[in-house]
This record gives sequence, structure tokens and C-alpha cells, in this order.
Amino acid sequence: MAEVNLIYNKPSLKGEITVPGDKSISHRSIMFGSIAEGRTTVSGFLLGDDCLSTIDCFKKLGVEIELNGTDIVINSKGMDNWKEPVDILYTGNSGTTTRLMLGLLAGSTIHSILNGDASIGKRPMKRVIAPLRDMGAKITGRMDGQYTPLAIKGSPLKAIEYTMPVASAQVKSAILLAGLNAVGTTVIHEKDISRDHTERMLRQFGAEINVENGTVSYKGGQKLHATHVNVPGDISSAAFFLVAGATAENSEITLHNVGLNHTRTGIIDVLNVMGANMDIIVDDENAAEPTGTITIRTSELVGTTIDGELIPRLIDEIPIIALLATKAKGTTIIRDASELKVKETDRITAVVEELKKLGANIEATEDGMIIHGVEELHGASLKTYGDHRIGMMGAIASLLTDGAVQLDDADCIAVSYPTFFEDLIRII
Ligand code: SPQ
Repeated sequence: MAEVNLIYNKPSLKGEITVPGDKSISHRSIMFGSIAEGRTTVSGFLLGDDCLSTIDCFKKLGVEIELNGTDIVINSKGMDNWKEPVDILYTGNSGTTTRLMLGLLAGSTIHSILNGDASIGKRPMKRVIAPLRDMGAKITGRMDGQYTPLAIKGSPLKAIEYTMPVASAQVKSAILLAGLNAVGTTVIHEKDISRDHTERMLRQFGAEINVENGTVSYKGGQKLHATHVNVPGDISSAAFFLVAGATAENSEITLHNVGLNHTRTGIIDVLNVMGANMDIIVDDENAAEPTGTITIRTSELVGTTIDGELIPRLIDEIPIIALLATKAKGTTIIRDASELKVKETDRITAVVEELKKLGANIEATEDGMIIHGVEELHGASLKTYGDHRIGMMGAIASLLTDGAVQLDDADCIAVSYPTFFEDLIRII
């Protein structure tokens, strides 16, 4: 557990950062490259701990995966030739690895066991296992499959029509990946649209998929074709520096290669509504995953309300948005976000507890938080709860406080942004 002591005297931030690869897309690139027979290449891969866990799991299934920096080569004999693993598939801290692999392994021909770290052991899995069982999946686990470790006996599946009870890309993706091997057409209805990287990548690998008015449908039994995947920078990582640039005094930061998929850009909408001084240049709107360059400057911010369909479009950015709101005039209300309670930690409690230590005027609600802007934030010792997003929120807060900020465990930041501190130092 690496403790860090961050002593900055309210620096002005200047410089440019090329944002590292998107975590959600990096995971999926390995999964799709392992399903498809042949040679898939990936560029811009995120070398974060979570994505390395995904690589490790597929290596245990007999897929050849070579890393050369952020370039990856996957040689797979196709999903039908995956090897039964002799070892447990260890998913570390990664909810995405655990839940998406459940969908894939359910329709495979092998027996496997999935397990993760202590945080994964507390995250709900029934939300994935219930629809998979409706498809015919044979999955057993602790508390009837609510928690890891989980044992999966691959079996023939049938397609289902499913209405999502919560907006979750992980549940949607697990069903879609199981649907690959299911007889019939898998149909999923979403009220609020969650990130659509799985749908986009299915298309990229040659599948025919229909997406219309919140309904995704596609026929099982389609073969995927190996291809090249270019992973854009992660907007969830960029978010920390967007907030730093908007709130630190006399600052201007340019972020290159930011993924601008509409299902992920809720943070941009919020920054705009709050009055951020920001310019965006889109690189290629028609790319499989669009990207752009964002320049953000010190801004006069006002509070806002964040709820409804916006929530799944910024769910992982809420910790850093809460910090942003402490520096805005007036009140910010975040609601409809109870999903935060089942992330790497309960992010409502963690954000409220830690920002209070810095002098923020913030209170937790049943499904979010209410934040009143304050003049000053002060130094304090913060807990990260082993949650990368809480750790980075604390580190960015240290740029705004009138004293030092200590983080009890900054190692967790490597889950999604292993070069976070290098990038931070570059702009100070
Ligand atoms: O993978 P994991 O641990 O679930 O990571 C988080 C994160 O903050 O990085 C959530 F804790 O991101 C999820 C995200 O919240 C990644 C994800 C995906 O790649 O499909 C979808 C979201 O989760 P969910 O539960 O809403 O589907």
C-alpha cells in the first residue's frame, strides 16, 4: 500500500496530455480478439491493472496474446477451441472482466471458475447471472451466485428478450456476449442508454446488429472476424484533468486523443452547463469510436442538477464531478445515481466522507449527493478505499487545497491510469 503526501501550493496548470487508452474498450478488444479466429491487433491498449487481468484470464484459456507496449497482438484459434483452464480465472479488481466473462463462458464448451479481489467479492453478480440463467446458463456461486467465486459449466444457450432493470453496460454486454452462442435472436431493451462499446465492437468484428430507440437485437451463431482495434483515450481518465483545468487558478490544459462516444460524454455536457471555458475539436466523427482534443481553462462555474439519462453517461465521473461542484457557485444536486453504491466501493459514502474532510459542504442522499460551493478547501489525510477513482479525486483535490493532502493507498490508481502521477507532474 503506497501512501503519498501531495504538497502543492495551488499551482497554475499548463500543458498537454495524451490520455491513455479507454479501459472499457481495452477489455473488449481482448475479449473480441479471443473470440474471433485469427490475428487481431490492438493499438492504444490501456496497460492498467484491470485490463492486464483480462489478458491473464484469456491466456489461461489458451489464447496467445503478445504485448509490445500499448500494441497488442492476439492469435486465437477461436472460442470453440478455448482450453479448459487448470487454474482459477482471477479477475482482480475488475467488474467488467468478471461480468463480461460470465456471459462468454456461459455459452462456451468448458468448465471454469472466476474469482476476484475483496472488492469484487462484494459486488452484485445476480444482475448478470439471472438473465444468463434464463438463457440456460449453468452458473453456481456464493449466495446462489450473487457473489464470487463463481463456477461456470459452459452449456447450450437460447436467446432471450430482456428489459434492463438498471442501466448497466456490463449486464447488457454479458447478455450480448452470451447471445453470440445462443439459438435465436437476443433482444435487449434499455430505458436509459448505457455505454455501447460492445455493440460497436460487434459491428467492427463483422457481426450484424440492430440498434434502435433503446433496443439492441442480434442473431446468435454469427462468426466474428479478426481485425484491428484502435483504442481511443479514456474520457473517464481525461475527466480528472478537465476538472483540474477548470478549477485551478490561471490554468489551461489541452487533452489529446479523448474518446468522444456520445454514451460517455456526460461530463462534457455537465462542464458546459456549469459554464466551463472549454473548446473541443473532433478528430473523426465517423471512426468506430470518435476522438477529439479538448482544451480547458480556469472557469467561473455554477451549480447544476445531474440526473436521469445523463447518469449512465457519466457514472464513473461522479466522484470528480463532486469535487468540481465544491468549486462552483451555488448548489449541485446529483440524483438517480444509486448504482454508485455497488462500484469498487460505495462511492456515495466515500466521496461525501472524504470531501467533508477537506472542508466541502456536501451531504449524501439515498441516490446521490447535494454539494454547496465553498470558498476554500483545506488539506487533510484521505482514504482511497482501494478505489482508483476516489484516489484520483483526492489527488486532484490536492491542487486546490491550502494545505497538503495525504492518500493512504495510491496503488489502486494503476487500475485505470497507471501513468496518472507522471501526467499530473507534467502540467504543474
Ligand atoms: O470494471 P469496473 O470495476 O466495474 O469499473 C468501473 C470504473 O469505475 O472504472 C465501475 F466501477 O467502470 C464500469 C462502469 O461503471 C465499466 C463499464 C464497462 O466497461 O462496461 C460499465 C460501467 O459499469 P455498469 O455496472 O454501469 O455496467
